[in-house]
Amino acid sequence: MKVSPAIAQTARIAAAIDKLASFTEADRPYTRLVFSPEFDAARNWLADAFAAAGLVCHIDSGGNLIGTRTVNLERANLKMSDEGRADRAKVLIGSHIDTVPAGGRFDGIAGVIAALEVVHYLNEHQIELPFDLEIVDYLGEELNVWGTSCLGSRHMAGLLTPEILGRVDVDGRQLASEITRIGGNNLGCDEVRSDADQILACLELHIEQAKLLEIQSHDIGIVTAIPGIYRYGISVKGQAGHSGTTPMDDRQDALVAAADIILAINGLASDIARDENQHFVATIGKIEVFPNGAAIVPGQVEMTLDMRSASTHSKSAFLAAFETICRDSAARRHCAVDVRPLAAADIAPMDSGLMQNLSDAAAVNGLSTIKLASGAGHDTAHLSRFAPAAIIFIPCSDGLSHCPEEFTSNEAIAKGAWVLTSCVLALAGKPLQAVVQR
Ligand code: HGY
Ligand code: MN
Ligand code: MN
Repeated sequence: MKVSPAIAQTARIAAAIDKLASFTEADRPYTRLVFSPEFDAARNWLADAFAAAGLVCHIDSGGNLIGTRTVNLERANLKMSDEGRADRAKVLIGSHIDTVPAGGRFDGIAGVIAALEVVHYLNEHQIELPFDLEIVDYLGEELNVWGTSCLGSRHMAGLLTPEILGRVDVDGRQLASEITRIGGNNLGCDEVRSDADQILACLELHIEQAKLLEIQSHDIGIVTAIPGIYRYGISVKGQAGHSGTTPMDDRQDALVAAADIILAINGLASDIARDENQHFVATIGKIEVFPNGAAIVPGQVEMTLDMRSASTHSKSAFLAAFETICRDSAARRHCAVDVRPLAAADIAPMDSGLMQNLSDAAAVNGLSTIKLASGAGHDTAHLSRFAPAAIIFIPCSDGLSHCPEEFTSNEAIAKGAWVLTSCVLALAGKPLQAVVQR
């Protein structure tokens, strides 16, 4: 029985989503941390899927998995340049397949699967493009034990410093060695991709990870900007002591000092978000207590601050007040508080021309859109440092993400893939056209 292309497409998407979801720590679905055995297995599967779609696969120096649909110079009527390298442009479409611990099945993954759907459409319709199309799984988009997210896209943008690459985790694994182990070589980690001037566009599809599209029943979000993301390590050092014998007025309790800081940060961020009436958040989501014994006054706390801001003004206001918060808590609790920057990514406005392309591509496929700012960080923020870049959102159920309940439909992914496909065809100079496969 012949099925409609749309049903065949959503079935193919569903199969890919389910297969990738199977690469998880068994007792903590869905967990596929970068460089883990689950990640390696998923990468191998993805490389096979890329190859099956006719893509030529390689791992670049930053550990990104790239499947290239190379332009056919003759059929595209292009010439070889003098140095024997086809002087042709490139378009990148990608996202990430690594997850947070106990994360979801769609964060990043939907974007890689949608990118592959673009290739399937081009193959099924024997369409030649006048540029190389690179389908990318960007390495390590999620925050990792080395304290830096977006490893692969930062590498492409020349933002992975030797200091970051030299970091070692608690098990002694050095980041540079892990990148080498999976096929990278870290060369050019602090230089922008050498062919950046040939990149026409970097595109990404991602679940919204918030509720707007679902509440307002829009198919596609056209992202205007990705917020600045700033992460700091906070060390609080007091004095461990016997919980039974240390008087309450003679303690240097690092956890109480940390609690002061956590509550004050929450109040400050809430005030800034309300007063500035724009996206501003600050979170302490990771904390370790030492020695962490029920009968011991905590002597030390290590925690990580994740701050996101849609404006430099809000960021500066927060950091000034944050310094005072730490100093006051240290004095009140007789502890030492040290703060060190871990990672920074400034606000990334999206390319207005590509935003328009994507809006037109959604409209021609009969899909409704809304422009919105992203609350989450994405690889596209770093790609925008060296090439025109844009990202579209698809709805996700109840805005849930970074948890197993994360959900979007195969149909929503297919619709997003139609938008990417129509946009790529427009970039290739073809008339704006629907690729709807109802
Ligand atoms: O943290 C983020 O915003 C993204 O999910 N890595
Ligand atoms: Mn993501
Ligand atoms: Mn994420």
